[in-house]
Amino acid sequence: METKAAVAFEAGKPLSIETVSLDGPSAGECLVEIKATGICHTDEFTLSGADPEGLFPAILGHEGAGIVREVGPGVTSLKPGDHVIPLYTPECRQCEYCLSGKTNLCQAIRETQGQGLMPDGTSRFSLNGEKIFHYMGTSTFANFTVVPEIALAKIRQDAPFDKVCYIGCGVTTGIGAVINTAKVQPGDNVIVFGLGGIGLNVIQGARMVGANMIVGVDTNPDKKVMAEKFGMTHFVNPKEVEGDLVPYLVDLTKGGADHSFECIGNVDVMRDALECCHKGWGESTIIGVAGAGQEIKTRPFQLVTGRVWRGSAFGGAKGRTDVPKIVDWYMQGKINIDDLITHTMPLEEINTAFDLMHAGKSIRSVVLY
Ligand code: NAD
Ligand code: DAO
Ligand code: ZN
Repeated sequence: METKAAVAFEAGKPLSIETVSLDGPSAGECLVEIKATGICHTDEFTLSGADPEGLFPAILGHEGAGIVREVGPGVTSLKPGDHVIPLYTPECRQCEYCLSGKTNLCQAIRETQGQGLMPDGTSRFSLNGEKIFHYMGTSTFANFTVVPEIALAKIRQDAPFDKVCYIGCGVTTGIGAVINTAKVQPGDNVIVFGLGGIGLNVIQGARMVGANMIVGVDTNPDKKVMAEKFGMTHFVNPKEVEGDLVPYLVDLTKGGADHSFECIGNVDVMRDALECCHKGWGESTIIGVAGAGQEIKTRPFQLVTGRVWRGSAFGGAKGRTDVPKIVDWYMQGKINIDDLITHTMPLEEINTAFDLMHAGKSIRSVVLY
């Protein structure tokens, strides 16, 4: 079949709207009609060329929601008509990782997904006979895409695609990092670095679990109002702090954060996020993805004296199990997604979403098909 898609032909160039060819689903795969997709900083990261795994030409997008239109041989858990959210972190429920009970990083299709291919080592997308790579196993910047069954979370039929698509990445990553990875406790003091699409969901998660102080740190003062709406109790603009930021934050939290979260992808901020944690027990969770070749550093004594450094991918969530529950939380009014979706547009205007992101003017832009 043919489908409309935004194609990334090369790093640093705008996406190009094309009609591409899409082969039907092979064994264990589903054809999904994407109804809506968010545009995340990670798409920008790959498009910019900073992603060490970035491949071109590719169809980016990993924050979608849609409807299963066709299933390949052997698919048992989904049928045409089911509503789904594609998962860039699949959940096969059979691999060593899935069965460990210690991680959400299913490895069943990791190798081919990282190569921009379906599990059989080929691509379903092409243009004029030339292969186009898949992206993160999802490629939601196409109106129709093919996704492995183990990378699709079945969701309730009454959930609005234009909102719950955001659960495919940002919402789950932020809230999940608080609940699943850091396990923030009621009364904890939390510091969140970066109040974008991820950081605001960390704030929302911290409020849900009953954190005490929720300090937001961002160089863009325009982020303050929205962050307060989501539960931030104190705002710090590093540009306005006299002297070093770390002692300022340690003073503000009377000894340091019980938990901090880095939601930017800046290795210098990652260091501050660790070092503003409470001596003896403070834990810092890295969510931001740093550019190719970058490294983090701190004095080892920071760890010797009890601070803990960890990371979180997709909020530690097991997608097929946890994503439908998060959709329920949204439908029950337990989490706010609507206010975070600041812009919507047709696929033809998807490059505007990247412009808004660069200008710091959007939280989430969503393409409606
Ligand atoms: P975003 O661009 O919406 O937000 C980043 C925020 O950081 C902005 O508000 C910006 O003003 C602020 N900022 C930039 N530099 C700063 C600095 N030096 N100090 C303080 N604030 C600063 O991005 P996002 O969509 O929220 O994504 C954040 C990061 O999370 C990205 O690196 C993205 O790739 C990553 N991410 C990780 C996962 C995961 O599973 N680990 C999932 C999705 C996204
Ligand atoms: O299993 O080795 C692996 C890779 C898992 C990929 C997890 C990606 C999370 C960070 C990227 C941000 C995605 C939006
Ligand atoms: Zn697995």
